[in-house]
Order: sequence, then structure tokens, then C-alpha cells
Amino acid sequence: MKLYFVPGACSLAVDIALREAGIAFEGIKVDLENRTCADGKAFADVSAKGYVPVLIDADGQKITEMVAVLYAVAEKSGELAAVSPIRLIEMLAFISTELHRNFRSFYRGAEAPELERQKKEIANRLAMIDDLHTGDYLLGAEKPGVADAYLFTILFWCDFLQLPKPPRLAEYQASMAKRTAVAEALAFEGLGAR
Ligand SMILES: N[C@@H](CCC(=O)N[C@@H](CS)C(=O)NCC(=O)O)C(=O)O
Repeated sequence: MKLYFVPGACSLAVDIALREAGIAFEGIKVDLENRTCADGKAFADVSAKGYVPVLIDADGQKITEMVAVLYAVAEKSGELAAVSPIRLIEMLAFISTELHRNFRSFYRGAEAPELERQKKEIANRLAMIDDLHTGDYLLGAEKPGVADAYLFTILFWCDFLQLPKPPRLAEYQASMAKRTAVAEALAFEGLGAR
């Protein structure tokens, strides 16, 4: 299995999820500026869409889009036996199409009023997840799954951009950061723990 990733990008969630699931993979770094990959390929040949993550599974199947990639990891890890697939897709879609999308403006040179609008939406959406989050991990699971890896990545971006987080989610993030899989993924991508 291969994962094309950009350090600290949304692909970090897949990196964490694969490690958490104990699924062996080769991580291939993508240089977005030069559109090249560490395996010598042109990024355009790996991803016609021009973004990470790209997961090549054990059968050589290419999977893109966060929801599909993380769902595929959940399927392979056996997580679907422990959580409702519908609830998992619901959570992944919320993080992907609502929260993740809110961060785009910060990387695309948006003006201050637009950034303020996005900050408010991020705060509202994190508060919604905080309300739903009652146990140690999302969806009432006993161990972290793919949605946790995605939420951790979003909280990591909040730190990077100095955005506030609900206190309980900050505690959740701190406890996730202590996990071996998370520490290994951060170290592999050359990112310090926050
Ligand atoms: N719809 C895509 C979005 C993925 C995405 O936003 N990837 C970003 C990193 S977080 C990226 O690779 N951007 C490439 C670029 O900005 O050139 C998905 O869900 O996978």
C-alpha cells in the first residue's frame, strides 16, 4: 500500500489512521510547489485532481477523496465491525465538506473579513463535534478510528493558525498526541508535536 502525502496536510489523517490500524504502507512525499513526488513520478501522473491524499491499496486500486480514503482504511482495519458505517460516513463527510473546507481561505490569501467568517464557522462546527463527543473517541468507539485521525488533523491546523478550540477537544487532542501512531506519523512527516 502507498500513501502520497504532503507533510501536515489532510493526508496526515490517513498517515495516522493507517498506523493506528497497524496497516503497513509506504509514505511518498509530494512536493506541491514543483508538482513532483519522492518516488520520481510527476504528481500529475499520480493525481489528475492535483491534491493529496492518494492511496494506492494492496490491489493497486487508486483511491482519492478523504471520505473514501478513510472509509477504505476503516474497512481494511475492521473498524466497521465496531462503529455504524452510516454514522462513520456522516462524521467523515461533516469533517470533510464542512470543517476541512473552512480552512481553505487561510491558505489562499483571503481577505480579513472572509477569514473572520471562516473562523466563526470553524468555532461553531468544532462546538457541534464537542457536543456529540461524549466518550474518549468519536462515535463512542473504544479506540481511535479514522474519524479521530481526521479530527486530530483539523485540531493540529487550529494550533498552527492559532484558532481557539473547545477545552474538551483540546484535552482530546492532547491525549491523541500521546498515542504512538500519532507521534510516529508526526515524526515521519517532520512535524513537531503541538
Ligand atoms: N476533496 C479533497 C480535498 C483534499 C485537499 O484539500 N488536499 C489539499 C491538502 S489538505 C491539497 O493537496 N491541496 C493541493 C494544493 O493546494 O495544491 C479530499 O477530500 O481529499
